[in-house]
Amino acid sequence: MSFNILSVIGLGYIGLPTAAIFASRGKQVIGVDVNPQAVATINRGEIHIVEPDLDHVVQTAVQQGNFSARTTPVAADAFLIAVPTPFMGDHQPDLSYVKAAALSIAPVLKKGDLVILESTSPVGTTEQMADWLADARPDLRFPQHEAEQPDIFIAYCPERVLPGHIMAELIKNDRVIGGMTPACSARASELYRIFLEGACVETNARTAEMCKLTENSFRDVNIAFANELSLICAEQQINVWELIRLANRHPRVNILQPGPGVGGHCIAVDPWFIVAQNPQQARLIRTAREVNDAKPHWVLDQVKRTLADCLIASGKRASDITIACFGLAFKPNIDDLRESPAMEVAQLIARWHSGTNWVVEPHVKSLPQKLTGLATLVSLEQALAEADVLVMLVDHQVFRDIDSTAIAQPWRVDTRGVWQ
Ligand code: SAJ
Repeated sequence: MSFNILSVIGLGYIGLPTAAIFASRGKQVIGVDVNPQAVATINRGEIHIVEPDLDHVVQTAVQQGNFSARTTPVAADAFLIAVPTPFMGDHQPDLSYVKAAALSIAPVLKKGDLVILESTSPVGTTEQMADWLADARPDLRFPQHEAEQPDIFIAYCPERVLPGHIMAELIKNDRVIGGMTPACSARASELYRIFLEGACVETNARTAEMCKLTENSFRDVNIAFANELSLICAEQQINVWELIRLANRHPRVNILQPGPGVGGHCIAVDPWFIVAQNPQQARLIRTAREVNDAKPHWVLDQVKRTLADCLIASGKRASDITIACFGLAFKPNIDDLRESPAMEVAQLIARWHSGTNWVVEPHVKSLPQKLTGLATLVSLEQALAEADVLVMLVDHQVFRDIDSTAIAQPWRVDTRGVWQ
């Protein structure tokens, strides 16, 4: 059976690009989102998120009549669910969006449909979703009851695209296809082959769920290793950047880079799903999270020490000192400030420091609300010319391009190794 109409539930950073790419391949795509403003924006051919190359794909798809958005689901041949799965205060996953999405499509499901969960999810979520759907539609046979010939095929197929490169990675990355049964995997692979240039690698749903969590936990643990090294090296008066460069010349060592902490919407969240389900076993994964989450506070301590040295050397009072933070984004060369450790450090400094607080962030036009009244957005030139203490938080290329030998201030905290 071919897929004529596709429906993507959740039009955020993953759902919208996925919907647009299917539409660009000539499929009829109906996007569904609970946010009426996002729906209206998309139906005008515009986008409500920041991602390179996405705008013209959406615009073309809408103009050609292949893609439209709405707030409630209608019948389709395949449904892809790409809604958020945040965690709650106690680091327990919040599956309420997945449940709401599943229940919203249940009334329009028909025999032969495929339902794919793409949201990052704890192990067992796909089976749970299948149970919610089966409860809502007792008239249909689901894969948990009828493996070979179900009425509804269900699979877990996680996204693994890098923000900033989503449009290319969606097409080129290999895709893990976790069907609830082999028949479900085969059907899901058939769907992704519409646009995928990478391989469809088939497995079961639980393994695919764990695979997504494993990928981001692997990165988190490796970044935590680098961050822990930076603490140790500060104690031992060793340049951590040089140390890592040297160690990485070993043919089987590849250490990542320390920073002010770990941000973004995935790496700082997903490991907690493993910890929540396996509190006894996941000791290393939990510790990595704690190491990375503690890093902004360690950076604040470094700034406090540097300011103290500056006060002794200059004879000034703290209230006369200007501290400039370089960068707010959650990683280099992007304008995404959400879940950013640089933002956290800038806030910690601005709340503590009684003098003047400046921020240099060439990728934004104004400071976010969290820093309003606490700090001032200034130009790179002004900060370099007038600030007393410099704090490097994000290694944007524009900062890397500064000739560090020309920087006059000796009072610097460099969390990214830009001024080493
Ligand atoms: N970071 C470091 N040091 C490093 C690398 C990264 O401190 O050496 C920091 C970054 O500055 C940032 C955070 O880690 O604050 C995360 O950045 P990232 O570039 O590692 O990852 P994301 O969050 O942009 O995207 C990740 C990717 N996962 C992996 O590389 C395993 C992406 O492929 C996933 O699709 C995405 O999470 C997701 O949606 O899950």
